[in-house]
Amino acid sequence: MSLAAFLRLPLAAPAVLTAEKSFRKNPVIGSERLNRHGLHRRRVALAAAMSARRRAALAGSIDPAEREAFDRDGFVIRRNALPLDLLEAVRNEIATVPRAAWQMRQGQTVNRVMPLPVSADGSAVRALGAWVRTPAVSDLMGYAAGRSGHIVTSLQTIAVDPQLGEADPQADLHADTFHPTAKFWLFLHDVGPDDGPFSYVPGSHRLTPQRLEWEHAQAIEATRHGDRHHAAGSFRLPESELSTLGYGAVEMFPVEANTLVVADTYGFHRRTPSRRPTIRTSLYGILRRNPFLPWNGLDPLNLPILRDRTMRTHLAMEDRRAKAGKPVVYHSEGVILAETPPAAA
Ligand SMILES: O=C(O)CCC(=O)C(=O)O
Ligand SMILES: [Fe+2]
Repeated sequence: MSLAAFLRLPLAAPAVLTAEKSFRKNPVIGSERLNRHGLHRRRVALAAAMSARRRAALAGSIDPAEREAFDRDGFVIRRNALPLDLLEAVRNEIATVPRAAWQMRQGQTVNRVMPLPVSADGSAVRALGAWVRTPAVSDLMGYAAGRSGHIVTSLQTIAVDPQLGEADPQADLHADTFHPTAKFWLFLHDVGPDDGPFSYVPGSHRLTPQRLEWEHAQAIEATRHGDRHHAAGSFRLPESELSTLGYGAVEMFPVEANTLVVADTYGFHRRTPSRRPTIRTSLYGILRRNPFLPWNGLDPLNLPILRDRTMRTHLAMEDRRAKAGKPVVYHSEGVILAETPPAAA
């Protein structure tokens, strides 16, 4: 596809120049013919180039050692991330104070989210929102995402019971989408090797010629792919193909409590499968923006009246959809403790 042809496409299909990732949902993005002509390849390459420019503009505000680690690996691991008194207060609070929770079940895994309080209520959990907005967290997330902006933040509990269902789709090695994007986990308790830790393929955030060819080949087949997450634009990579893409092995990250993990989830990652029931609680954040706009920041969702409400508003919309009998991702679970086991919830 010529550059001119590519640049004309958004007139017919505006989604081409957005973060829309689903081959299945969007007939232009999923078009086999256009993808054979290089539509996906162009989107991936342009998003990567624009992300690199935005990262360069942010580089000066990132701790040099963390920047070096990120550039090399695609993730940063920061120990002792929260002040200890805040960590203790948050741990006590989540163990004793029930909160409104929403859940999604994926096979044997329950993914529970609890939005942070909207107004200053003196809680420790509320203070986490302010911590996420400190430059040491928000700038690093912006750098990892390739574009700074609003970080959708909540408490997250991952509760796995291998007896309760099919395999966890997040335990398959995957990239979340076609462009740089960031997630963070601030783990509130130790996560041992058998507790379902996060895993990542170091260096797989970089767009190499092999990766671009692989992306191109996947895009052509995507709508026919048997895995619905793959068809939805979150490409799965069999572990046996890591070496053909020039990558090393997947690395697992058991962590101590109070460790912050920030990753570009364009790189290949997964949740390590649990062989016994496990529960993992973290503060969790997502930063994903349109990769085709040249500027950092200037995110309307970061306005003070909106920023604490994004997760809540999203979940309220889910509740309305559920009430109307429409499909939802997250179901309301009422008011419960963060670490309630899935069977009891
Ligand atoms: O929870 C994890 O360790 C990783 C899950 C995942 O793939 C994601 O949140 O994108
Ligand atoms: Fe993921």
